[in-house]
Parts: sequence; structure tokens; C-alpha cells
Amino acid sequence: MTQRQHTAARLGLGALAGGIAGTAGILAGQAAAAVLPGVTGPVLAVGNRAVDWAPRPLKEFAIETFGDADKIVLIGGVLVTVGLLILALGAVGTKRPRAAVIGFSVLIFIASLAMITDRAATAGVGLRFVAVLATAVVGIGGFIFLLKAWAPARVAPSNDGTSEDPSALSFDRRAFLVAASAVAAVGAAGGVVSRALGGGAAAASREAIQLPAPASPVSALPDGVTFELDGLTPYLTDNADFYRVDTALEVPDVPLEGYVLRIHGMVDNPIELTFEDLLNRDLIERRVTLTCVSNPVGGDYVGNATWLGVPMKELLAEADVQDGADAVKSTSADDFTAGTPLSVLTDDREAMIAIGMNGEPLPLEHGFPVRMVTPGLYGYVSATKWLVDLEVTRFADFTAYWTDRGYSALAPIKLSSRIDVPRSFAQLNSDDTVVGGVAWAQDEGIDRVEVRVDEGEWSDAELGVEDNDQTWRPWRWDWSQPTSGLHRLEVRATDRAGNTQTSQREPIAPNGSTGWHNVTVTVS
Ligand SMILES: Nc1nc2c(c(=O)[nH]1)N[C@H]1C(S)=C(S)[C@@H](COP(=O)(O)O)O[C@H]1N2
Ligand SMILES: [Mo]
Repeated sequence: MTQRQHTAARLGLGALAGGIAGTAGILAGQAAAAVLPGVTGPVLAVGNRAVDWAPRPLKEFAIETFGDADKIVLIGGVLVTVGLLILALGAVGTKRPRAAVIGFSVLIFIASLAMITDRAATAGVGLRFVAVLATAVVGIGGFIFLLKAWAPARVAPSNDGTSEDPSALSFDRRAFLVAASAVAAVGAAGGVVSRALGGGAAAASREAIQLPAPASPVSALPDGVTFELDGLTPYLTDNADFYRVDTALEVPDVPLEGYVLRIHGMVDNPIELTFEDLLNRDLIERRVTLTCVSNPVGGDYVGNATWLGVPMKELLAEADVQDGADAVKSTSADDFTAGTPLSVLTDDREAMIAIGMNGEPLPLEHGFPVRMVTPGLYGYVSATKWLVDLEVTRFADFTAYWTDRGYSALAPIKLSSRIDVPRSFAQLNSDDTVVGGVAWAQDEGIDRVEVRVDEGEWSDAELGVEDNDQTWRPWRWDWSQPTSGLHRLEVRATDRAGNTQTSQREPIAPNGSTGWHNVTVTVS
């Protein structure tokens, strides 16, 4: 072996030791978290921290670039980073085992802190500590074991006067097999256990629910609410297709057993409600279009569903709100928070505490068992999922998850319109030229949608029959006799108050994008 080959082999062996021990530690922590309810494993705990600490532009980039896959990309990023660190520490460990073990322990310490303080964990600190211990003992123990096993004894100078390089490692096949099988065993056991516990308690609770008929059912869908047009967004969004935006890397598991919603703060009569209490009240059913502030111009973080729930106004009246309050701070089971104006929750738009979505209990991803639905406001200030706490308070006295990250405290949904058909870069024949899309101005209503081609005259689109002023409105426009070549279609909407969308492009931060959506198509 040349010196260089020797060094490469040594570093490789060290990296292998780091990789095996690190994987074993992570798997042990994950397995412990899988068996212990309410405990977060190292991967999610570090991921949650990364979500909360990521600089805002990075988050915006992730949401815009990866869309609903942003969470997978984030977890992947965390794993790759941690992976590179443990490989590097392993390599360092072949020369400086003590420094490497300290570095390795620091990594595990950071993960432990994240696990102990994880916002999504609901278990007591004692249980969380069990998972920390599993990670630390297996990870650090495994690392020391492998570095030792592979470091040959520091032999005294032998007869011929040479000594073995004390920093050299030699591959001990037995140690490798022991370590690798331990990792495989922990991994397999963890997999089996989490499969056995799969679905969690919330899924079982959800299966058992029978939603009662609403005391105030939703109005019938008006005839002509939308158009037959291939590619036009369906008027009602299926639960499976409904956009999802939240900070939860793992959907919070909130079973009905033990569930309570607290209403407290600046009220004379604090209330606690179980899910049963909510079910037994007079329920309203309404169609409302939700929108995310992160929706870029032309984006699809917007969906329309039929929601079933208890009017927020009634519950707040029963709690008897004190003078001087102007906000409700809502908190979820995973410690997300939002601040909503009291005035919006008590006016006649019928904000609700929802328990049903499109005829089913809320899907787990959309907030089971209970969420807020507030017409007219972006989700981050009004649509708290996995809702557990409502505190009546003053905007001056608190901040919430996204306001802490520079977003506005008040965030009404901005008047918007979108072209669904044709898609950008479509190749059209001059005879398939119906243009269509949706427009929304929740709580105001859409009055008019106009389309223009290549910055020509604006033409009125035909609107679907209005359902209510809290839902989007489909539109269509016949593009007569387009000339062949490249064309740019643009859309703009006007709301019932007479405001027309501005062409001015604003970014999503701090309170929602503006600008006209356009698509470029080729007509043959
Ligand atoms: N607990 C919790 N609730 C939350 C969020 C969150 O991150 N955590 N995100 C909010 C945001 S930004 C939006 S746009 C809506 C999205 O609701 P959906 O995922 O059901 O479409 O949920 C809101 N409620
Ligand atoms: Mo959002």
C-alpha cells in the first residue's frame, strides 16, 4: 500500500464508522419515538427546528419551488447535512478519536435539545428523554465501539524496530458485522413497530365519527355556477386535491380522547369544549374558498370546500368577551399560532370552528379534529388547524408564528384571478380557443373578469352564476379568430366594491401577491 492508499483507506474506514454509528443512533431514536406516543424522533425534531429557524426567503423559495414537496426536500436536506457531518467526524476520528467523539456528542446533544423542546411533541419530558437516551447511547456508544475495534492496539516497537502507525485503522470484519447487523436489527424493529402503530390514534378516532346533519345546511349549488371546460378547476375541491400548507413535518396526531378546546383570556366566562360538545351543538354548513398568502400570481394554493362547524360568534358570545379585546390568538396542538381580528370572527361572515370538510370529518392533514375557517382572510391569520386553544386578547399583547417572521398581522385575501385554460406554453389550434379560470374576492364578491390578448383591448369574460361572496367564481371567454403565432393572454378581476386588480407585481411577503396572471401560448 502506498501512503496515499493507506490514508484513503483509513479515512474511508473512519467515515464508515461515523456513518454506521450515526445511522444506528438516529434509528434508535426514531424507534423509541415510534413506540412512545407524543415523542418526536431526532429526524423530525431537527426538521421542525429547521422549519422554524429557516430564514424567510429560504422558506418562500422552498414553498414556491417545491410546492407540496417542500417537506420532503427539507427532511432530505437535513439528512444529507447530518450525513456529511457524521462521515466527516468519522474520518477525523481515525486520527483524533477524542475530538471526533466530542464532535459527535455535540451533534447528538443538538438533536437531543430539539427532541426535548420540540413544539409538536405532546409527551412529558421524561418520555422524550427516553428517546434522547436511545439516540445518544446507541450513537455515541456505536461510534466509540467502531473506532476502538478498528484501531489496532498501539504496539510497542517490535523486534525489527518498526511500530505500527498508532493512527492507522485496520478493518475488523467481526466488528463491522456486529455493528451493521445491530443497525439493521434496530431499523427493522423500528419499521415493524411503526407499521404496527401506523395511522396513529387520530385516524382511529376519525373512522368512528358520524357527523350529524347541520341545523343550517349549505344552500344548493346554483345552476350554472361553473362551465364545462377541460382543464378548468372544479368548482368544489376534493379533499384529496385540496392544497396543504403548514409547518408540520408530520401531521399532528390529535385523537378525540382527551381533546379539549379552551376559550379563555379576556372573557368573563372561560369555556372548555370536548369534540362531543361541538358535535352536539347546532352546526352550520357553508362553502368557503380558502387561500394561502404564499399563493403566487397564478398559483394553486387556493381551494373551495363545504365546511361544517360551529359559528365562532356564538362561542365567543357565550364566553362573554370583555371590553378592550380586539383579537383572538389561536394555538394548534403543534404550537402553531395565529392572530385573528375579533371583529372578523364576530361579524356576519360566519367564521367557524370547523369539524367537517366536504361531508367528512376533517382529514388529518386539514386539521383533524377541529380547525378554524374564516372567510376573507389568508390562512396564516385565520385557519388554524389541529386547533386546541383560543385566547381572547389584544393585538398589542402578542405575536404569532408568521408575524414573528415578518408577515403582516392583518391579512385580508387580495382580489385575484387566474387563467386555468389554456396552460402556459400550450400549442393551440385556432378552433380550440376557449379561455377560462377562476377569480376570487372573498367577502366582497367578484363583479367582473376581463381578458386581453397581447395588450389589446380588455374584453369581458362570462361569469359563472354567483354562489356566495366567500367563494371563487369561474369565468370563461371565447377567443374568437386568434391569429397564428405566439400570444400573451392576461386576466384581471374587479370586485363588487369596484376595485380592479392592480398590474403592480407584489411578492407574497408580507401580506400577499398582486399582479395580473398571464399565459403565453402558440396558435397554429
Ligand atoms: N396548525 C397549523 N394550522 C395552520 C397552518 C400551520 O402551519 N399550522 N398553516 C395555515 C396556513 S398558512 C394556511 S394557508 C392554511 C391552509 O389550510 P389547508 O392546509 O387545509 O389548505 O392553514 C393554516 N393553518
Ligand atoms: Mo398560508
